[in-house]
Amino acid sequence: MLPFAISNAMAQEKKADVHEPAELKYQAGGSPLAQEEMYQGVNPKAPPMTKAEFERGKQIYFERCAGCHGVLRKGATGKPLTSDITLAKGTEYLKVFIGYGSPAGMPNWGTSGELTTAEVDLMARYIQQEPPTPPEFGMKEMEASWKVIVPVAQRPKKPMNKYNLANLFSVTLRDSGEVALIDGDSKKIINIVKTGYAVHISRMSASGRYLYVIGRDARLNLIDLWMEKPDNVAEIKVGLEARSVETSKYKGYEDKYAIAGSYWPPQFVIMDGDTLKPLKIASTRGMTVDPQEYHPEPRVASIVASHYHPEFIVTSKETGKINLVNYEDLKNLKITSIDAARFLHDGGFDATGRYFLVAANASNKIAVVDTRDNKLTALIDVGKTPHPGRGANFVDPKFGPVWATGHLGDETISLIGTDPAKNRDHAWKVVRTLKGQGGGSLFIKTHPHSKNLWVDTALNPDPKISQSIAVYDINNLDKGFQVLPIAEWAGVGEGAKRVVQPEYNRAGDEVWFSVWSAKNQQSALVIVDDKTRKLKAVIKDPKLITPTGKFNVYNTQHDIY
Ligand code: DHE
Repeated sequence: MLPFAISNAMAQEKKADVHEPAELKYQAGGSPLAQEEMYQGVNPKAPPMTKAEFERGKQIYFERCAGCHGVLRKGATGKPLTSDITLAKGTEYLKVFIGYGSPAGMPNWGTSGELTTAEVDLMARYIQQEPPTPPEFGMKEMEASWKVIVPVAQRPKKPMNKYNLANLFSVTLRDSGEVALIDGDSKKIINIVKTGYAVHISRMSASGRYLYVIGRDARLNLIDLWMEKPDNVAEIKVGLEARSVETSKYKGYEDKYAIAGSYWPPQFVIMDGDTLKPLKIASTRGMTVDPQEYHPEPRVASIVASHYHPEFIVTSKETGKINLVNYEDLKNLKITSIDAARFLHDGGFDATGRYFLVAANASNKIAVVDTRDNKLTALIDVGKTPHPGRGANFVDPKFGPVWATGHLGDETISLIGTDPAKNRDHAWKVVRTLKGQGGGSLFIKTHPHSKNLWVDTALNPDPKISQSIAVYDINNLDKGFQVLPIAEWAGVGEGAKRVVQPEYNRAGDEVWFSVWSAKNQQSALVIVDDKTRKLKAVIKDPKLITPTGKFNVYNTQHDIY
């Protein structure tokens, strides 16, 4: 349907270039902004472009380039491409750069066959034009998009189904814009619920009743798990492009508020938890932590809910700021702004729920915030391009409690000490570095009841590595890892079969993996017995289209990872 459907998964299956770092393809994912109307400014110094050429250039830019270079081309993890810079380089230079890529990390769009010679020429001319600006999205637009499908008064007063809701999984069906709700006990699909386009993550309300799902197109869906057949009860569009959603978890505010963060416009919105009525919008535009310069589009990355204060912890990618947003008084909004490091992405709490650890991915650092004392605790150097998901908490036999992250850019796994009270010497230091299967790791997971640490390598260019999982014995980390051929166990046909995002069930005795292939191929979920590391079940269904993230209700509700 939409050109944005040329998803990461599909793109990854086209002519894989083994020399291309995994993280580039990952960040060069398409943006729904490609569909937005934007004004074509005319700069007399730029090479001429027809309206049709400009539209095509804009579409390619938002599908391939905006993720790294930014919507307004001010630069993010990729270099700035504002017209003062690109006009000075000229068309011929830019054509070589786009066609062949650069050792600094620019993909070789031409020689890899992803763009034709004519498209390379078009893009060289397009990036010399003034960058078009997508529209803003304020209260008026949010209210116009807001729908309460089932009013609160008409919703169940108690659970109307017999499912063990604590063990329900919400599974992202990335390219079909849906989530599959799967009963973790019977492994049966309960419902396939329509959500936003290229749906991204699911989060739970504090009580475990409401499930929130955000799409890349910034559509937020609210699903009531108490219904006989859990389904949408409200929805809203919070912007034009988004990735994150969270709910209030502080005592007295359970299920009261939801928050969603947008990539465009760069802002977050606080809503009523049970209706999604938008209440308060705040912008993230402002100064970077270093150098202190204005940034016009700091995308909202991960958001978590504090257990110590009525606050949301909102990370701002391009400014490198972590904002503690107090939701006690929305009219007099108090925000504590903490300077961390640039290009904040994903992260999670330590085992106590007091410290939030988040990757500043392009700075190769993990930032630690003390959510009780509202201060930056540490900035820790780790491997290349950390990507923890929410990370993994366990007790290292030698160093005490640790939180771990894998990396997109190298094969290491960094274990960081998290216990300043009893293990002070090890706190906020990398106490151990494990060697994994390779780079391209996206997610790492364990569970308080488990002795296993699971590390995926979903974006590694070698299919043997991307289609399997490494598992470590937490009590014997020096022994190295065992490799399990998860994709082979799935028994699906041709495809990328990337093994992505381990997620535990409620009891902590099963680990679920997605085996992720393109939209027109078969994918599956593979469930492994945690104790024996043997195959327990495979869920295959034509409706399971491009499954990626999986969110167990209880573990998501209680920040267990
Ligand atoms: Fe994600 C979390 C952004 C591509 C699967 N992803 C996140 C978060 C952000 C983010 C900011 C943290 C949200 C939070 O905690 O509040 N992701 C981005 C991107 O900008 C990026 C790089 C490119 C894009 O175009 O979107 C991107 N992400 C992907 C994928 O290609 C993945 C692998 C497959 C998919 O479904 O799209 C993917 N991202 C995930 C998952 C999580 C996530 C499964 C949640 C992990 C968790 O355990 O909480």
